[in-house]
Amino acid sequence: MSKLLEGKTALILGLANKWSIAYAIGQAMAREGAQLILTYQGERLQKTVTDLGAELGASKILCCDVTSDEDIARLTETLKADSVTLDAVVHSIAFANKEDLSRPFLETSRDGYLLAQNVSSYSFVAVCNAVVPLMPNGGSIMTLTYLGSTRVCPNYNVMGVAKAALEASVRYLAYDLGPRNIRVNAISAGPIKTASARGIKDFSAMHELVAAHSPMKRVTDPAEVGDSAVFLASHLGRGVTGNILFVDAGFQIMAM
Ligand code: NAD
Ligand code: IMJ
Repeated sequence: MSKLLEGKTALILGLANKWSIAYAIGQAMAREGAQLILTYQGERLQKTVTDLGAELGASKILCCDVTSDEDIARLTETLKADSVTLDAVVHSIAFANKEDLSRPFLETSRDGYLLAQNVSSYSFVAVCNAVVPLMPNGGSIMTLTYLGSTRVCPNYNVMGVAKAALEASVRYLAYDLGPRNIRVNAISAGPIKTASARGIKDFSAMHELVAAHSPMKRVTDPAEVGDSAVFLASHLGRGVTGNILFVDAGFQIMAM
């Protein structure tokens, strides 16, 4: 059977380790024949991401802290200089202060609020703007979101507000980029035990609650998120833009 992403190049931002959702997406995209370009946040992650990138057969591994306009501009320039054309871009990045994910939301500081918005929401707008010149043939851009954007998930707090802004950004970006045949979507994944989830207060209890109450009576496998990302990046997803695609074993449809 032919591969779904043969001949396509995908840029993936947000791979930190083998538990990262970005890694599962990279595995699925590489399996389907995509050429991968990876970025990592900073020097601390260089070795791990270089090793995992080698496993995935990535052609380039670049440093990009998304809070830095210079880093984002350098990413575009580096890829332009190498005449890279992108067909798919995956933004799999979020950050908030740990204390803002355990104290009452009411007590969120201005700095904490702005940090979460900057890293987890604004960066998606900045990345989209930076990659558009590299997508002359159209393509597919996607980000990762979570149900806490529209429902109250205890402790998700300031991240929920950032994800609400991220999802609204998906819709406005889909409108702006539609005429260029660039689609913009989000995958809303169910809870997955990644580095960003471990150590979160009561995370295991929430994980178990989802397994007990979701229609499929189980949690989300990161490989399922990878396969949905392949769909969005492929010709099969050509009619889908501005959408939030739930990959969560059905949990979001439940009231009780
Ligand atoms: P992760 O910790 O593996 O990934 C988060 C990534 O964000 C890391 O690679 C980190 O380096 C990167 N990052 C943070 N600040 C950055 C910065 N300033 N510049 C560049 N990169 C930066 O955890 P994950 O669970 O794979 O998270 C990936 C995405 O999936 C996030 O947007 C998260 O909100 C979303 N998500 C996670 C879950 C879950 O349960 N794990 C569920 C739904 C959505
Ligand atoms: C995170 C916090 C509270 C509840 C949570 C989560 N639930 C889930 C997550 C129920 C599924 C994981 N998630 C969807 C995230 O987007 C996590 C973002 C995140 C995690 C950390 C932990 C370490 C840190 N800062 C963080 N910033 C963002 O210092």
